[in-house]
Formats: sequence, C-alpha cells, structure tokens
Amino acid sequence: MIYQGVLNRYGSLLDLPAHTTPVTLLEGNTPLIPMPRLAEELGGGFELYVKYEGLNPTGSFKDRGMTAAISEAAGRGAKAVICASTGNTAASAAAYATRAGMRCVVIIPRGKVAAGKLAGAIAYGARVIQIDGSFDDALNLVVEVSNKHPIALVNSLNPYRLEGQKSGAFEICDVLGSAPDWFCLPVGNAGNITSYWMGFRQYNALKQSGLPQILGVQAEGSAPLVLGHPVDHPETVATAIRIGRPARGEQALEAAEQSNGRIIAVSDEAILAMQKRLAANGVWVEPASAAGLAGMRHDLEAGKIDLKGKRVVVVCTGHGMKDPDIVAKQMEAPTVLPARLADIEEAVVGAK
Ligand code: AN7
Repeated sequence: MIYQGVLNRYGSLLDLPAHTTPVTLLEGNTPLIPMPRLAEELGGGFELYVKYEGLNPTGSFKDRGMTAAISEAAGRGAKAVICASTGNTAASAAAYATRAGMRCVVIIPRGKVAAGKLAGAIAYGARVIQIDGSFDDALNLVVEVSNKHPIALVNSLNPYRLEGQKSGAFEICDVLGSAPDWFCLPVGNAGNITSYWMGFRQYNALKQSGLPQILGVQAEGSAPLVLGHPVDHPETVATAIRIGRPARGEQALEAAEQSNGRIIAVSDEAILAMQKRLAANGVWVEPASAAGLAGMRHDLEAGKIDLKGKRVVVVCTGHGMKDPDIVAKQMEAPTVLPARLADIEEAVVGAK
C-alpha cells in the first residue's frame, strides 16, 4: 500500500467536516526507533523507543495537525491562515498553506525563534511578523485578528489540529501492537499531549490497545502547569516550549491525571544534557524535544518511577537541524588546520 499521509491513512478516525479537502506532504509514518543502549545508560531493565517526529516534512510533529487544519480551511474556501508560533508551527503552517495556494501570516516572539524554523517559514513564503513580546502575546493577537477578519486560525485552539495530531498515538499502537506503559513528551502550548491522550483513548475504545501513563515535561523557567499559575516572562533554552499560558493547559492536566501520570519540570541543563545523550545515540533533536526523556531520567534518578519490565515511548518532537545555534554554543567548534598532510596526520593519529 502506498503511503499517502495522515488523512488518507487514518481519516476515518479523525473528526473532520465533510468539506475537508486533503492537503498533504505525506506527513506522519515516522519511525519508532528502539534505543537499547540509551535504556541501559539510564539504568536498564526496560524497553525504550523514540518516536522521531523530527522526520516529518517540515522537521517537526506539527505537520500531523497542520495537514488536518489546512485541509479543513482549504475545503471551505479560506484564502489565508494565521498563527502565533515559537517556530515549528510557523514553518508547518507556511508549508501547508502554500501547498493549498493560501496566504500565511505568522507572528513570532522577536529573537526567540531558532534559525531553522524562521528560515523555513520564510522559505515557504509566509509573511513573518516579529513582535516585542512573548508567544503568549502573539497568540492573543492572532485570536483577535482571526475573530475580526476572514483569516483562519491554525494554532492548536483549532480543533482540527488536535484531530490530525491524534495519528501519532494510532501509529505507536499499530507498530507496538498496543499502547506503551509510559509515554513521555515535552509540553508547551499543550496541544500535543491533549491530542495523544485523545488518540490513545479512542484506539483503546476501538481496539482495546490499552492506555499509557503520561509524563508531560516542561522547562523549569516556563512551567505554568507545574507551578499552577501562568508565567508572565517564561524563559528557557528550549525556545519551542517557552510558553507561559498554555492554551490547552486544562486538558493537559486532565490527560496527566486521567492517565495516572504527571507533569513535571526539568532544568535547561538537564534538557541540554539529554539532547547530547540522544545525539550520542544517533538521534539529534532540538532542545525542547529532549525534555520528555530528560523528565523521565529525572524521575528515574529520584526513584519516583519504576520502569522494570516496562515499555516506554518518548516523543522527540523536532529535528536537531531546527536549532543549529545551540550546537555552536554548547558543543566543541571544529578544528582549523592548514591543508598539509603532516598537520592532518598529527590531528588524526597523534603522529608527525
Ligand atoms: C519541538 O511552534 O508551540 O505542547 O508555536 O516546537 O503541543 O505546544 C511548538 C511547540 C514541543 C510543545 N516540542 O508542543 C509552536 C509551538 C517542539 C515544539 C512543543 C513544541 P505543544
């Protein structure tokens, strides 16, 4: 069977209006990569898989929900879409909108969007507006604009984003044969955690695939769901999840509670350490994407979670290439040498 994207594969399970007209880049169908060595490094005794969402067409998990939101908007004749973004939503909206022949406007927090995301949004032809404000300010603005003008909102307040995003849960259950015991992911605006919980519940009702316990992970400086109140000036090196007022916060808390899981926060240092560890195991992700596993490691080391004999799936939401600057800042710069054999030999094998 030829793979034709999320709507084609799982459309019958997604609650989308009849007018929906598929706009796809063949998103989804991302690999569930076994990580046996990393599991050993974390103490062993459990099965660990990374759902590598950075391999979607625009380099992040957002494409699953975006194909649904843009397909719905296109089907009712929308001519333009708008979103607020910490970067990945912007690139995804821009790609699917141009695919559908629609205009796309994205509003982003100035200076806080990783280079690969901004470049993507521009390359796909979006109108990019930076504001002197946070993601949360940008989201308020796009909600107002979309209420006043005929321009479709494609943030995860749009219910069709969640519908498309559920496909990630279906894929995991299809590949493993059932839901994992634990399911970890980063939490920013909280659309993803909400969607996965919807997806796992729907599949369980349909196919008795079971339900995972969910561990949602925020960055310490941007952890409204852990603190129990909004954060006015969120900060974190993981700019993707630099969000102080998550639009789907209530639902995220419900997902954690109903699944007998929790939402925790980890430090920027722990996030960057896990980014390096994942890369050392062959999976290079952007900082926010390492937060889920950093959270699991935190709870393991604190003795708050027992994974013996368990199956764990961690979602790595975005590709490492999205944020090249963080590597330049955190990791060793390449050596510069003259183009002379003797120098090269000394550097390579330590001999002259
Ligand atoms: C790599 O692009 O909010 O909890 O505007 O880019 O569903 O918001 C991105 C979020 C995790 C958090 N990992 O997901 C945006 C945006 C990465 C992300 C999240 C984001 P949600």
